[in-house]
Amino acid sequence: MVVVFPENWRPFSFDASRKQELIDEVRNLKVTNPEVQCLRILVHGPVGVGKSSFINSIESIFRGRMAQGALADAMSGTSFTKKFHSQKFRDVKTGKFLPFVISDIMGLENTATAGAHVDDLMIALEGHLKDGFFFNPVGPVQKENPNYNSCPTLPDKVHCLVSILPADKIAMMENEQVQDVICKLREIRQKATDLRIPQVIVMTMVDKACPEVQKKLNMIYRSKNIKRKMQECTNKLGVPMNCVFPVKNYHEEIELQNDIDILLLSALKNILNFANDHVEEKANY
Ligand SMILES: Nc1nc2c(ncn2[C@@H]2O[C@H](COP(=O)(O)OP(=O)(O)O)[C@@H](O)[C@H]2O)c(=O)[nH]1
Ligand SMILES: [Mg+2]
Repeated sequence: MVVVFPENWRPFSFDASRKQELIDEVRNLKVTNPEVQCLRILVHGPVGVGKSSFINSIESIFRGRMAQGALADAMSGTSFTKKFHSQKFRDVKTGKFLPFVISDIMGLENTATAGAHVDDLMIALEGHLKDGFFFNPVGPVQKENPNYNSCPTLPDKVHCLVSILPADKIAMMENEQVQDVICKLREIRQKATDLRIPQVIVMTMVDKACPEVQKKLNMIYRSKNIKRKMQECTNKLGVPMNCVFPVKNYHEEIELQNDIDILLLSALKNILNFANDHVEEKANY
């Protein structure tokens, strides 16, 4: 059975020079609304799908070496701690922070707290959570918490919502428990749509979903498996195909690799452009 297309179905280049071009595009990004200094990206999704690894992988690319800021932080709390944290990214070339942060609400994916997930995410989307906000694991968000921002302005709000889904398990996401997760993801997506926040899907674990891609990552846009998995993602969440970005996160490697970086950077560049479009649109109101 032929498992690959003869050509890329999505035009894409893995040329050696591409990584530098993409890094420069991200590095030179100018937020077009002067009110906003830093674009805010919120990642969410079921447990174990690669959210922390995605953030760590981006950090690694800009540090020029493996890094695990998001993971280290995620493990530092007690088991029921849910803390809001925005990861900054230092650019090894300039020594400065890049003009974006990525947040991941730690611990929210636990089934015990799943009920709180949707409300907490909605509040995060609207920019009510300052860094270091601790959730009460059982009750509603405490508005008297010093890290609760009761009057968020555009710079505090989320500018792009990223749903992370795993390529290898997306087809299995039919059983009841997972169906529940998908319903929640859809509910959050609807809220983001109401707020006109752009949304993308980052599809991780592509190496586990296709043996050809596991052998050579640059086969990604020739793989029939991967295309099918991406279509399943769009069907599940209703995000269009051109907003689905397949990536492989760093998980076992100890050195950076061009092909891994190019896919991640391409996803990041698009996410940042959508976020920038959003803050620009808000400036015109
Ligand atoms: N093969 C593979 N494993 C991955 C990938 N992304 C993450 N992982 C692994 O999947 C597990 C869960 O990842 P993690 O980032 O902790 O997921 P989170 O719970 O969503 O934050 C870890 O063991 C990672 O090393 C990927 O793209 N491919
Ligand atoms: Mg995590």
